[in-house]
Amino acid sequence: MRIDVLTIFPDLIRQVLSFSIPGRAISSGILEVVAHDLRDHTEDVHRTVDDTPYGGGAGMVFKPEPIARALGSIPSDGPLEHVIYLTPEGKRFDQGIANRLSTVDHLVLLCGRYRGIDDRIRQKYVTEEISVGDYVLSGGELPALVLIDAVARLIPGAVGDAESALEDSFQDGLLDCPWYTRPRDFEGLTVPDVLLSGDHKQISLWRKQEAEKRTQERRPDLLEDL
Ligand code: JDQ
Repeated sequence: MRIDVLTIFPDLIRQVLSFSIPGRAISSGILEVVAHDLRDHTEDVHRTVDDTPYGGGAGMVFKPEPIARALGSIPSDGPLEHVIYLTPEGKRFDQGIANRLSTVDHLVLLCGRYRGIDDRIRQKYVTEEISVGDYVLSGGELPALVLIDAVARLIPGAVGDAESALEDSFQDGLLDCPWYTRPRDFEGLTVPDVLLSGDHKQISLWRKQEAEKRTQERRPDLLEDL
C-alpha cells in the first residue's frame, strides 16, 4: 500500500512514522508513505501556501493552487480515487473505516492548517472527508497519523502473530478484556485464578464475558447494532 500525505510539516509525518508498527511496515516494504511539502509546490519567493479569506474574518485559508499542483505531482495510472481530507466536518473515523481503507492500494491524505483549505479543492479533488473525533485540533497532521497508524496495523504482515490484529476485541465490536502479567500478587491485588488454570477453553470464555461486561458498562452504544 502507498500513502501520500500533503502537508506543510512533512518531517513531523516522517518522524512519527519511523517508530513502532508503521515504522516496521515501512521498513519491510509492505507500506510506503510519501510526505509532500506543500511549500515545494508554490511559485512565489516566499513559498506562500495561505491567504486571507474572501468575505473577511480572522485566520488564513490554504490557497488552492499549491494543493492542486501537489496532487498533480503524485504518480498514478488514472484519477486519484481516494483523496481524504481530515477535518472536524468529516465522517467520524472508526474501525470499520480503517478496515475498508486497509484494503485500498493507494491513499492520499490532505492536511490543512489555520481555517482549513479553499473549498474548491474539496469540490474538485477530495473524495472523502474524515474526522478523528469531535474536538478541534490545530491541523490535519495528527488526524492523518492516527488514520495511518490504524490502517497500517491491519495490512497483512504488519503485526506479529502474537498481537494479530484479528485478535483485537474491536474487530468483533467489543472493548477489550482486562490483561495481567507477572507478578501474581501486585500490592495486594492478585490475578484471577482462571488465568492461572491452564484451561484455555475457560480462559477464552472468561475473556469474552469480561469484554462483554466492560462494553455493557462503559460503551453500551457499541452493543446496539451487534
Ligand atoms: C484542520 C480548525 C476550526 C478547523 C485546520 C485544518 N477531528 C479533527 N479535529 N480537528 C481536525 C480534525 C482538524 C483537521 C484539519 C483543522 C482541524 N484545522 C483547525 C479550526 C475549525 C475547523
